[in-house]
Amino acid sequence: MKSQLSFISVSVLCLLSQNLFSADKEKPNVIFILADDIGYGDLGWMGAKTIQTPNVDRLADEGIRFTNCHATSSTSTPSRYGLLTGMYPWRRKDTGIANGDAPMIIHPDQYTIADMFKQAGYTTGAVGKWHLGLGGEKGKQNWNGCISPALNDIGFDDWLIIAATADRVPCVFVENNRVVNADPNDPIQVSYQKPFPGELLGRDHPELLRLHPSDGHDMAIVDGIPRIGYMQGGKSALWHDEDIAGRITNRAIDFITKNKQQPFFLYFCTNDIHVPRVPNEKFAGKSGMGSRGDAILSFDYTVEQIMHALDSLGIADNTIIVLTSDNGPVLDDGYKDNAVELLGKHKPGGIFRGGKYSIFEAGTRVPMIIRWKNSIKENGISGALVSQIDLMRSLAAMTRVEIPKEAATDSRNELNALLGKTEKGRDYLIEQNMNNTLSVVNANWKYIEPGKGPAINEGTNTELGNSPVDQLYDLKNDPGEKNNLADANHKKITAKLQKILKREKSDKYITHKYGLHYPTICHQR
Ligand code: NG6
Ligand code: CA
Repeated sequence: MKSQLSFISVSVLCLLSQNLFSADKEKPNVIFILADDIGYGDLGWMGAKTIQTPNVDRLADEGIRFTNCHATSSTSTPSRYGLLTGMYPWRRKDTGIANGDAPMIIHPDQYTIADMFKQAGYTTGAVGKWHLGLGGEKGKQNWNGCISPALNDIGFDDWLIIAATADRVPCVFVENNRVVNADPNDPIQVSYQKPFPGELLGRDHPELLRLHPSDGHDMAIVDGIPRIGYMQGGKSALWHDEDIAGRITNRAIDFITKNKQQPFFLYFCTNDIHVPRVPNEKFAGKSGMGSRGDAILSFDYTVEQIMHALDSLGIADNTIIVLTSDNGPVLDDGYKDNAVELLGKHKPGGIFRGGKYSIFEAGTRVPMIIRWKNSIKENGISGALVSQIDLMRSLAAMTRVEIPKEAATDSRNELNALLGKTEKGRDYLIEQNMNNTLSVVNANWKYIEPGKGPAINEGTNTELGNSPVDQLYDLKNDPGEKNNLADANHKKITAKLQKILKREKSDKYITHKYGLHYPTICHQR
């Protein structure tokens, strides 16, 4: 009897462990490491010679490098909207660069990639730069109490974020609906309309600044740095810019550690290398390329710390890491930080034209590495045409979650391409610049629609790619988009791509009501 029992328990155990094993394979942890403004040519593995990124390169060596991956847009808010919802941001009018008092742009009704992971049984977290608004109404966030709706309403269980960008107020961390270290005796006030009585501004007090603006960025002074927007109070909650990278990396590691025994999804967005670039003293002056280069070193160190945490917890190999950037590179983005003067031979956009804000390739063609040691080959290079917008349906296919039909309508299941099983990616994708000029890219060609915006973004000295006429580029033979062939003998190709764009633009934005609903719980601290 006894031996029979132990036989049964052994078989039950075997069955259980088989189940666990297959569940593991289908439910690896997933971490997105989303850099800010890191260009196609900024990382060692993409050809940068004057800057060293050994930890990112290690990730690339252990996974697949994608050479034809695209963000939907060449600025942050729309790009992140696309990534998290699987829908093109230009289908809506309110997805442009958000200020720190913007309402939440992804509606609680919308189904997000975090909802998808929750449905698959994952614990979900978001850490770092958010830039997709908070609260229900512009300028009405309760910075001194419970901020709602917020990330918990769109699928994130646990989060600590910078509301917008580090160059926009409020310069505080928000953690699970509340400002960290808020002091009721020193209430936080935020405005994008007018300064608060007695507030000293960057534009009037250069003597108080440790970093000076080159364009805009002349309002509230926080930590000796002038920002966009006005702010008063909250002294105990203000961040110190040198500490941002460490703070959010530690929070990401805490989330990973806490959830090491169950599948988790972590959306981890670095502040590096967005302006103001004020890297920690560990990196200050170390790149020889000024603070932009130092911020790349800081980003690389963040990757090292995350990998170290995963390795020491023994979960690195069953964790999918997707490392990418929200949009292309920019040098002078509004502060005098010598990014232009100290660039040397470095080419942030690699062989591509334009940069952040642009419809040319450097605006939206971004580095992407996927590492999943258990399941994908090492040292792979893939030229498959993929968009960040595809992560949603591809990972849903992996976790076997059925996404509501009306959600993520622009996302395609490209799992085989993302896991390196095929070089065949999308047939085409759409890109967007800061002026909402759109382009269509397929395996060989790129068509840019005529646009009314300026040719150059004066402040950053970036070619935006706007032109009153059609543009067609042969990306295979002319990746630098130098020769416009729209007028040459390529009328048919131009017409074909125009037709695709017209059809895509006629698809209306669908308001769907498929978000999962979670009650806001404002924990007292
Ligand atoms: C621009 C800011 C720039 C940056 C950008 C958003 C000025 C002159 N420029 O308006 O500094 O904050 O917005 O960047 O204010 S993004 O990567 O978050 O999209
Ligand atoms: Ca960005």
